[in-house]
Amino acid sequence: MTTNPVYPSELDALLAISSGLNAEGGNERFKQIMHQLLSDLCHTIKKFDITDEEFWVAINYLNELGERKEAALLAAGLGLEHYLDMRADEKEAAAGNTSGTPRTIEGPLYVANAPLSQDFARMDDGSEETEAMWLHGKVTDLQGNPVAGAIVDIWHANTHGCYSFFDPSQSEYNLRRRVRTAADGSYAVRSILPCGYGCPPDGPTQKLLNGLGRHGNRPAHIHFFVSAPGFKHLTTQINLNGDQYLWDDFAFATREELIADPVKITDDKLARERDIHAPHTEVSFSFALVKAAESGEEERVKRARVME
Ligand code: MBD
Ligand code: FE
Repeated sequence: MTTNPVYPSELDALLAISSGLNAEGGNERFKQIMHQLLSDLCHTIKKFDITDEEFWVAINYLNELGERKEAALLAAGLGLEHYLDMRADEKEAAAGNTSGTPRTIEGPLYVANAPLSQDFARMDDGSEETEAMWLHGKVTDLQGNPVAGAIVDIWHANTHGCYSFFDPSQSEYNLRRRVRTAADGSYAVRSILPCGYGCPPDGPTQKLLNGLGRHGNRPAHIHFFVSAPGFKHLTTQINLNGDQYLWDDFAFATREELIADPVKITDDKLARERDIHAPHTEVSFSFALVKAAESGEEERVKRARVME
């Protein structure tokens, strides 16, 4: 490559030309971002005197990540998805809006268009004989007024920490439901008590975490999208208190305000009313939604999702 005198060094010329800075077409913002990323990468290669062998291990790792479809899992594990939350929180705080149920990451395991029902749903297919969970609460506005007709989209893992669709041994939409809230803003589901998640032990995400001396576990949790016309979409999760990983989540999603205390129900009458007929665990959690200022805020962030 010939060096161009307008660039202070051969590397500067390489980075500028490879990022298309002097090319006609393409997207200006994309060029600037690629230029920064390539520059940071080259400086890292130089700083650590990265060997050719190390470089090709890293390139091959990208292929492994894609082959196993774990890029979004790694983004969660490296704290990058949580960093997006930190930035969204910071922007809201700067605008003076800090109220409502806090957000936390969506994670990589959502499947769109789960069965929708009114007021109540049973989420599990009955295939796992394990402790039932009665999960219920209300959707309100910031003044505590009920939000009727809100959609509470819920997904969680089974007792092995696995999610339907990604775990082909489970039935379609097992442990995934959408419930439309009642006139008093309430929702209720019957499901099974989930266990915490662990990254696939033979996958590229866990391989990288091993190199960092980190584990790939999440505490038992339940995911929610909560939406209603006129309100900001909420992406959040709750953690079940008492889990060993509660404050050691590899994906950094735990928040003080999002911890629910599971309550053991041994009252036969209550169990019968719920058609459970056995001791079970009750989890209550309510959501306070913030009014939307712009219509775009009512929708979840655009992202490639299964079945969407
Ligand atoms: C999960 O269940 C999850 O919620 C996240 C964020 C990452 C991996 C598995
Ligand atoms: Fe999850």
